[in-house]
Amino acid sequence: MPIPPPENLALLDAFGPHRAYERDRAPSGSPSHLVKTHCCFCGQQCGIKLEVKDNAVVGFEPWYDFPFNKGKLCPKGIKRYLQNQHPDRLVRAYAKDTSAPEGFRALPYEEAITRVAAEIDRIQTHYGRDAFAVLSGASLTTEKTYLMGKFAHMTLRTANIDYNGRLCMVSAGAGNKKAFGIDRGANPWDDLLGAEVIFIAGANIAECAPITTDYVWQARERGAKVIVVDPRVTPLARTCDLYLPVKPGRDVALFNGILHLMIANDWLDRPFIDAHTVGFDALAAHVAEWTPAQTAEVTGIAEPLIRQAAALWGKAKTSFLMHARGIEHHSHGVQNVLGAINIVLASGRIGREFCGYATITGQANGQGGREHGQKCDQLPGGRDLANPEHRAYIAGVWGMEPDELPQPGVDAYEIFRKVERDEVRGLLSICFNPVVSLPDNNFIRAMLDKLEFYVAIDFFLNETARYADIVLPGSLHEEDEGTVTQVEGRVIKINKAVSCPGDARQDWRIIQDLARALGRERGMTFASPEAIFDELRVASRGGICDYSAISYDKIDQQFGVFWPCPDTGPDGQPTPEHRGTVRLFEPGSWNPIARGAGPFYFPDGKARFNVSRYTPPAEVVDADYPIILTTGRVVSHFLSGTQTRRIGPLVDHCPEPFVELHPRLAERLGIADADWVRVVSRRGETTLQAHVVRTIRPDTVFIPYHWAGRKSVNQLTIAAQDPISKIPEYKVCAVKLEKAQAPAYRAELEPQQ
Ligand SMILES: Nc1nc2c(c(=O)[nH]1)N[C@H]1C(S)=C(S)[C@@H](COP(=O)(O)OP(=O)(O)OC[C@H]3O[C@@H](n4cnc5c(=O)[nH]c(N)nc54)[C@H](O)[C@@H]3O)O[C@H]1N2
Ligand SMILES: Nc1nc2c(c(=O)[nH]1)N[C@H]1C(S)=C(S)[C@@H](COP(=O)(O)OP(=O)(O)OC[C@H]3O[C@@H](n4cnc5c(=O)[nH]c(N)nc54)[C@H](O)[C@@H]3O)O[C@H]1N2
Ligand code: SF4
Ligand SMILES: [Mo]
Repeated sequence: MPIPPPENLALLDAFGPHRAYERDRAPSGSPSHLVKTHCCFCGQQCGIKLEVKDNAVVGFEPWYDFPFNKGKLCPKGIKRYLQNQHPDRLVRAYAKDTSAPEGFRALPYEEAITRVAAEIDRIQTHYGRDAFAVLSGASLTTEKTYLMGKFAHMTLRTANIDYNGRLCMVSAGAGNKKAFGIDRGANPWDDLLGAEVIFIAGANIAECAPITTDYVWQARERGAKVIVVDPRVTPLARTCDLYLPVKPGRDVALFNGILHLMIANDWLDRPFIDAHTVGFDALAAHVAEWTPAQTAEVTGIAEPLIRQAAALWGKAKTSFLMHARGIEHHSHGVQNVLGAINIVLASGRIGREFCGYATITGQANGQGGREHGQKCDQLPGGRDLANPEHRAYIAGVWGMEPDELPQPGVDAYEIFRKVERDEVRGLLSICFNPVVSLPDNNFIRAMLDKLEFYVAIDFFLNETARYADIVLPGSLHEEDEGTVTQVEGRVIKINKAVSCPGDARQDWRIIQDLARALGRERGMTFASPEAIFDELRVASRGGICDYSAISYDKIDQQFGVFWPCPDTGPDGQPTPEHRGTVRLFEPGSWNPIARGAGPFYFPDGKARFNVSRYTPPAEVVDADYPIILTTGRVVSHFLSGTQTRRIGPLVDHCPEPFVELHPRLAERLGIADADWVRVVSRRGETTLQAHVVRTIRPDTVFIPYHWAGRKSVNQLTIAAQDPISKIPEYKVCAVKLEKAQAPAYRAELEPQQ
């Protein structure tokens, strides 16, 4: 039985829909100056110039010189400036007050800080240090993510910190580490331009990485063939050369099937495999069973298409394979990623011009946010919290004993399970909206209710922050500076355009204010983001993610610096002029793990083939729940929607969630386009309007996840997780559909704008 929504859901819905903000209400007039910076949304990190007037961002101009996007922007980048003067912007601290009409009352910032510190102290004293948990985010600058890791591990000494990249990048990260020993996109995007074949698996790049589409189109004009694997005919798939309509959750079978045909036809780079890899024979034995017939049976893709894909991929001279969450958001996401990497390694097409592999990062700092210590098992520089040498190095940088560092903690979802078991009693979240973004979110609501104390730091009162005891007003992207690392591995600089309004503070100041109020300010007295970056450089030195020779000046001069960028060379000599590493794995390249033995980041310098095993999704369809639900994005909204649901033109573009279904399925269920449909899983239900489209498999329906409350698809999704990466299985669960009436709340809650 679906769990009924909790009592206070009505209240939550009553808060929304948000006041979507229109341009004509934004300050106008000619700007006094322009600030070169980057978009606040996705991991492409397009360069943009913000127009500033009277301490307000009033518009934008293209930044043509920035090499990645050369002035191009998608609709979200164009409209992001409308957040700056938004009437919902948090400019005060708030405390929960059930007698107040909106459930909160404002309080002085310092009083809020004191109260938070007192609660942290109380909970840690009563229940132990690990009873206070921290959830952080990968939209934050790298300086802030470093500070969050340090705050948890050194100031609070809690094991329980994790971040929202757990829902995003971790299957790719784990797969990359297993195969290459390093977790970074291997190539600059210019390598797409000369690729003969571009293989795109589980990535709706036209909507989610729009600037990448431009690279793919340029490549296609030069003759590239494009293969797309997706259960939906995405906008890019409509123009591709070969479209493979995979049944959700079965990609690893496809990759194994392709490798089977590569072996059968000797479309392999034997010299590369022999010189630069280990593990091929075991994998070859494993894929022997993945005949075209068996692959077709499991993936739902017709055998001739599988053969065509294998031939195109197998015979290419140059190629680029990219994937995103479509293959990663699975309870076997890491196996899917390993399957993809296996066909790249078998082709030998990596580490050279126009021969590339990448996972498309998601959040603004999806790359940098996973490198410097806010993951539950991680220390700065991509180091491991469980490794004694790594602990000793970081403890040295932080001026503490290695024994004082906690051991690895648990993933973001498990933190909520710990709340259920009374092992976590207090929570601080920054830059994360779990009530919308975590799967099976009725459980998350119940756990937020259960917490003894919860503090949220954000610039909008997001749906999770509505559960908070204290809300602290953090900083918008344009109110702070710092670095982020974009999809190619290029470290770039966000520049400050305006100062924080009212009592709002830059996030890093808030964290340091908390450390001070706790009486634990040691190591938490940085005067600027650059001072944090300078410590991060030292902390990353000698680690895999080595930033030691990167400086703000160098970033400015070079339009970004690709890491690794070490300040010490193979001979131990200083290399302060190091310009960064644009392409990974080039023959003859040096890295601190292989030390000249080979281009990959293992002691022998060789990449690993990993046996990539197919297992079905955690929940498969049956007579009661006969349809596959998959979830994802639309171009005009971003993640949990807190930001884009407040931007009028983006709301106009896509005002409501919908359920996408094929005409054959619609006909069977007696559903017509725009009808209301109740979609029910074992965990929850939602009622949305139907989009009947030919661009989806007939056994699958798709719902975008950017909405909250009763419109949230995460009421339905399953909290199954990959055993290695702990990523949730957002891309597959079982549902049933039935025609329904328009939900009553619709009429009451239509936008009043
Ligand atoms: N407009 C917009 N852009 C964004 C974001 C956003 O919210 N909005 N978010 C950013 C972030 S954080 C991320 S992580 C990225 C996500 O970028 P993407 O991963 O490209 O986006 P999704 O829509 O989550 O999923 C991609 C595709 O996977 C397909 N898919 C579903 N199941 C499967 C499967 O089993 N196999 C295969 N092969 N495909 C499958 C879906 O049909 C969908 O087209 O986008 C970033 N960019
Ligand atoms: N069903 C389903 N669920 C999914 C996915 C899916 O495909 N399907 N995708 C998953 C993925 S890939 C992701 S990345 C997650 C994202 O999930 P979340 O991280 O929960 O989503 P966001 O909307 O980014 O929430 C971030 C919050 O941080 C705030 N914020 C942004 N920048 C800053 C900052 O600089 N400082 C502060 N203080 N706050 C800031 C925003 O206002 C927002 O309230 O969702 C996951 N959930
Ligand atoms: S592609 Fe990404 S970074 Fe570029 S403008 Fe759009 S949301 Fe911003
Ligand atoms: Mo993401």
